[in-house]
Amino acid sequence: MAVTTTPSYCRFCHSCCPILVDVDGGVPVKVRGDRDNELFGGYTCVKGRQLPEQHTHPDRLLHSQKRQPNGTYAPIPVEQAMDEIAAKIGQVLADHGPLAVANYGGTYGQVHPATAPMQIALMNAIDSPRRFTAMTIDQPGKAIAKGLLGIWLAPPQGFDDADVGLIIGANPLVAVSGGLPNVNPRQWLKKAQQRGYRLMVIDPRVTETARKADIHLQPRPGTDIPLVAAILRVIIDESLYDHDFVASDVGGLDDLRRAVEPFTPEAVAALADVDADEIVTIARTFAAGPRGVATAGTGPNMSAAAGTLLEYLLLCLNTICGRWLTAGEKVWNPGTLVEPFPAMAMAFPPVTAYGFGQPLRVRGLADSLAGPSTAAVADEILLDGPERIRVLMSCGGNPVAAWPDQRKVVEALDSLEMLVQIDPWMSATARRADYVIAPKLSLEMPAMTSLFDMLPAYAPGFGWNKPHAQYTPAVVEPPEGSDVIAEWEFFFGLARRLGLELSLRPIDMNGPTGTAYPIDMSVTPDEEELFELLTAKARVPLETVKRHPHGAVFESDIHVAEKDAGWEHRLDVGNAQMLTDLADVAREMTADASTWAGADYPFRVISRRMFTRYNSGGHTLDALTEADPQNPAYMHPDDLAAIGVVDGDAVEVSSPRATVRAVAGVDPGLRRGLVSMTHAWGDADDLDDEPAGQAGASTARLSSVGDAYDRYSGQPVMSNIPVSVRPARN
Ligand SMILES: Nc1nc2c(c(=O)[nH]1)N[C@H]1C(S)=C(S)[C@@H](COP(=O)(O)OP(=O)(O)OC[C@H]3O[C@@H](n4cnc5c(=O)[nH]c(N)nc54)[C@H](O)[C@@H]3O)O[C@H]1N2
Ligand SMILES: Nc1nc2c(c(=O)[nH]1)N[C@H]1C(S)=C(S)[C@@H](COP(=O)(O)OP(=O)(O)OC[C@H]3O[C@@H](n4cnc5c(=O)[nH]c(N)nc54)[C@H](O)[C@@H]3O)O[C@H]1N2
Ligand code: SF4
Ligand SMILES: [Mo]
Repeated sequence: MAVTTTPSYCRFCHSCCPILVDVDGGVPVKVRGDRDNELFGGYTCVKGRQLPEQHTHPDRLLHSQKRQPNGTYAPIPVEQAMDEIAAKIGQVLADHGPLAVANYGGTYGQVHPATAPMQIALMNAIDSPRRFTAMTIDQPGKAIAKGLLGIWLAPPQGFDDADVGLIIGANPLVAVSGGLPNVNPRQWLKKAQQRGYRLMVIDPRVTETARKADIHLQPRPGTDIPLVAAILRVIIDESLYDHDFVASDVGGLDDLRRAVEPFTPEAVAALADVDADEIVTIARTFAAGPRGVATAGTGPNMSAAAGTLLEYLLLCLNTICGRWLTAGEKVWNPGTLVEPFPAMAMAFPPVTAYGFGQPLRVRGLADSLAGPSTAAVADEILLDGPERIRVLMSCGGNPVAAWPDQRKVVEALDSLEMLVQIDPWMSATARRADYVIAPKLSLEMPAMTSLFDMLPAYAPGFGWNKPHAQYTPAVVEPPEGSDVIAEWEFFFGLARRLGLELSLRPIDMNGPTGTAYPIDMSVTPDEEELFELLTAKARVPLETVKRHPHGAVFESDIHVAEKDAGWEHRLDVGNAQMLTDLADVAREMTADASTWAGADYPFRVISRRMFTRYNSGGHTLDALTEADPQNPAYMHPDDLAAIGVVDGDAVEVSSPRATVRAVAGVDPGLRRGLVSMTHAWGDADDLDDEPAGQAGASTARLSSVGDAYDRYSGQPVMSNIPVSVRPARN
């Protein structure tokens, strides 16, 4: 049969690279980059090129599964699964009320643009605030800090006219995430550096990105808050900040200056074990700009139990250096399939950013601008009482592999009345679920890039460098004889069975405040009509986007408007709570390295990402597992020698919480005293009996949710965990 080729876009990660899919006899056989898309220029990565294998893999679930009394799984028609799940939810709601029913949206909850909106509509209809996402175990400080600073009603400066970039603990050349545009970042960086762009990276490891940087600072992990405070101190002291912007739109500079006083470059250099002059150089280079933003990634957000303070100080840095678009400037990416960014040169005043809504029963937490704490879900399941979570619906995430404190998570999931996992494989979480719902995969569903329009508003240094948009039809039908369902259709099906009325909101920048429109519950909605509803406020109509099957850049002539007359509000760089927290950091600052490396746990495990995996995604695909069969514990060669281990040896990595096994890897570019491992590998069922390193363990087992955590988001320390490392015993 003839091979046909259809343009689409990749949904293995959030970058949405335009692709061409070869289909033979209804089966996807090959994916390659689409050179007809100018912005991406044919870029794809090794993960995206495995989409055909992902769709046709023998391990893929083609039927939903129900756990049997003996612990095995048997196929169940999805309609029957929905009947049973809805009946159970109905009963739990009647007996215990809405707090007993929780949902979790993970990484792949974003693959289809209607999934998250439908999931939220269902939670709205049952009136449950128990809506958890991966955001609170990622970089939740970003959303919360924005609320504390106040929101500049125009985007931060963009990528293409940046003179400098400061990336703290992110590795966009591998992660294709924050710091560089999510568009062929290697090529973008090369061109930018040719025109004079200067990249600065702060990372304890010589990462792929650090290797390309003009300046690389290699500090101890967990010292980013003092480092940013020192950078701020230099900039304020040397009067290098943007005086005009600060005079017109910023408040609290004097308080900020007083708060950063203890963070002299010398004191911080001793703490972080770097050169004080380099801190000063970074401060001066960043301030000189004149354009370009500072961005933090997951590393520093997970390394110090204070992601909110870190992100707040970074916003302060971008703010006093005037790195927001001002009146008259062109909005580089106003969004396409969403309502455009407001684009006014004025500050919306700070809002309540945490501690509101339904209180959680642990650690004094409640809701926040990043949502309620996912790290608290296990406690909320295990703690008895009328507010206990009894049902969890998890979509596109993998709690067992990715949530911190794996042992507690496993205990909690096993004590639920019902765990529903939507997953194309029997993942670590699926293997503990009562029902595993088999979803359609990306190439079997239409999609549009609407959700990714939000990235420039998420934080400075995120998103595409241009207003790109793409719509794709379904490229193939699901495999013959399969019984798979789109995630949104599953949530709709539950709602219908529960007799609920759902309302959907067009995707806009106003989040939960926008108007929601009721949908007809008598029939399953037409997918295209859902898309129309979701894009009702779009700057570029969906129809227009559809006329560009290879995706396109939809430039706008939106320029930032002047501030409203008489508008008095300012961005607040002197938030009292944040500066009190900073004073605590100053008090704890000690330059004594011997207290840094404890005797029992002399090393620290830090996080990293692997090019051939997407969190726990990709572990079944041959090309990816062949390229990276293990999750190595990378260490400096001198550290390996000191513990009597060579490359490839099996080791045990123990934190106060647990032990994982791994294979030693050599990384001469890593700071001494560190173990660099990626997350979300392996399973929970104890690998301790398996030959060391065979499956590759999850670092989630090493962390603990209750010891050190961000007070506002609840995010525990997930990187920079004290450990010991020794040769494995078998
Ligand atoms: N290939 C691939 N791409 C991915 C993912 C994946 O799993 N694989 N995951 C996706 C997801 S969910 C996300 S959120 C993004 C994340 O994207 P990034 O935030 O860029 O993630 P990482 O590549 O892990 O980079 C974190 C860096 O922080 C450094 N680090 C660790 N501790 C510290 C510290 O205390 N201070 C400093 N300054 N640095 C530190 C690490 O050495 C590492 O280089 O990536 C996305 N992209
Ligand atoms: N120690 C440590 N822990 C971490 C991190 C770290 O750096 N270090 N990173 C954190 C971060 S940034 C994040 S975002 C979280 C991620 O946390 P999660 O989102 O909970 O974890 P993932 O592994 O991304 O889960 C993806 C799941 O979706 C399934 N899946 C794949 N394709 C599809 C699909 O098309 N449809 C559906 N429905 N499911 C699909 C996969 O099989 C997998 O089970 O982990 C966090 N945990
Ligand atoms: S970076 Fe790779 S996985 Fe992500 S969208 Fe592009 S091709 Fe797909
Ligand atoms: Mo993430």
